Amino acid sequence: MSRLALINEFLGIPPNASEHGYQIDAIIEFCHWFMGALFIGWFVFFIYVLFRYHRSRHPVADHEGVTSGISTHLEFAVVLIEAVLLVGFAVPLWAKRVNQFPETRDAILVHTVGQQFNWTFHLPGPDGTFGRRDVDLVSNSNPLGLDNNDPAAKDDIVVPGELHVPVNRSVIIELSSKDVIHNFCLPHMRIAQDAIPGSIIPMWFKPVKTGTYEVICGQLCGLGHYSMKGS
Ligand SMILES: [Cu+2]
Repeated sequence: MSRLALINEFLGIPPNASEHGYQIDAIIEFCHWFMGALFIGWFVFFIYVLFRYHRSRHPVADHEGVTSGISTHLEFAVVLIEAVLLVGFAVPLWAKRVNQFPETRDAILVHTVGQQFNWTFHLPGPDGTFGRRDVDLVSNSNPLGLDNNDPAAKDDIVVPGELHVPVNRSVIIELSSKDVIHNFCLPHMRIAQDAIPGSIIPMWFKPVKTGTYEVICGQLCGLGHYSMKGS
């Protein structure tokens, strides 16, 4: 087991199954080491202060306080490391995810729609063209309002709760919602994105390991939120 996998296990993060996931894991790992160092550092300092400034050694309070600038320097160093983490690592990684999409012709395109309380996936079928959808056609048996009179819709696949994609090929999801704000979250693929009614938001991932992985809703969206799961 690699070091990252070991740390994931320890933190309760499911194993990574996507191409970019190790980068996310590396940042999470670094943050935890950094927080661990801060925790131990402050704890040692706290214990030191308890003894160093004990009442028996300082019966009279000193109203001057600390005069050396060491604590200011220490705090500045912590702020600096956090700024480097955010600006140097987290923001560029995020920017890469949202700006550098794979070529559409090499990728699988899936329309994903959230609703209380499940996900529906719409795939274009062998013709590669999505059939027309119309809000007026939405019913219990036609959750996305697919227009069956449209020739492009004939071979379309609309499935609730279950998405099948090939391994080692990029998947582009175009995400939307029918009612409230949901969050399309694939923990094993290290991606999550809010699904906002009225917007179509693209996201992408590339699975590199075969298996059955959980799809969850990452946004508290109502009473049945807990059951808004798929695979
Ligand atoms: Cu939801």
